[in-house]
Amino acid sequence: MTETNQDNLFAHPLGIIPGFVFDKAVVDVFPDMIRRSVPGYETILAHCGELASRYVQANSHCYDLGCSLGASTLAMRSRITDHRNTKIIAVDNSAAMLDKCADLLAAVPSPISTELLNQDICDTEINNASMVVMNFTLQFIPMSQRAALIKKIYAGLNPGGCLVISEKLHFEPPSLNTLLSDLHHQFKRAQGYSDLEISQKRDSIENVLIPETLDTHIQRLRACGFQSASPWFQCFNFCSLVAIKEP
Ligand code: GEK
Repeated sequence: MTETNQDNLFAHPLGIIPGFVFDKAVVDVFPDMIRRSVPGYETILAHCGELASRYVQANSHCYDLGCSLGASTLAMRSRITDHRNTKIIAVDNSAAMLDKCADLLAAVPSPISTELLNQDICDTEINNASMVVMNFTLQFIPMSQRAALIKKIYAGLNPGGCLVISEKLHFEPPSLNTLLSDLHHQFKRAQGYSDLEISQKRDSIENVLIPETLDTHIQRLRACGFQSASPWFQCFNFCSLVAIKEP
C-alpha cells in the first residue's frame, strides 16, 4: 500500500454506521484521510519540527503519543539538531497503525533512535522528556483519564520542556459550534468529500472523538502544572496548543 490511497471508506451508504476504529482499512487510507479532513495538518506537522529544533535536548526523550503512521515523529526527527543520545518514543494502541508506521520510518533513515510502543498512552511511562507531542489523540482518550494523562506528562517533562497538543475543538454557544463545524464541512467538501461521506464519517466518529473547548484545555493544562500554555494555531474547529514546563 502506498501513501496515495484515496479515502473512500464512507463513500457508499452503510446502513448501520459502525463506530470509528483505527483498523487496517483506515491505515490503508490514513495519510489521505487526515490531510483532507484536518485543516492545517501539514502546517501543524511542520511546526512540530520547528518546535523540536528549539526544545529537543541531547540525552533526553521525545514522545509522539498516538503516533499513527509516524508523521509527527518524522517531522520532529527531521529537525532535531542535537542527536547525542536523543531517543524518540512513538506510541499507539493500534497494531495495524504501528506495523505500517515501522515500514514508513524505516524508509527514512535517521541517526535518532526511535522506539515504537504498542500500548495505551494512559499506560506509557514518560520520563526525561524534552518534548511531548499529542497530535489529535487526546480527543480519543476517555474524559475521566485526560487530566491524569496531562499530569503524568507534566511530571515526566524536564524543566524547560514542551508539550504540543493538537485537537478538534468544541465551541460555546451552540450557534458558534455550528458555524465552525459548517466551515469544517465546507473545507471537506472542497477536498472532494461528498455530503454522504461527510455525514457518515460524522456519525461514525461522534461517540469516539469527544472534543472540548479551548478554555477547558487551557484550564486543565494550568491545573496540571503548566505555567505557560497557549494556542499557536487554529483553523476553524482545529487547534494546536503549546505548553511549557518553565525551568
Ligand atoms: C499524526 N498523531 O498523524 N493509546 C494509544 N493510541 C491511541 C489511543 C490510546 N488510548 N487512542 C487512540 N489512539 C497522528 C494522528 S490519529 C488522529 C493521530 C485522527 C491512536 C489511534 O490508534 C490513532 O492512530 C491516533 O491515536 C489518532 O500526527 O485520526 O484523528
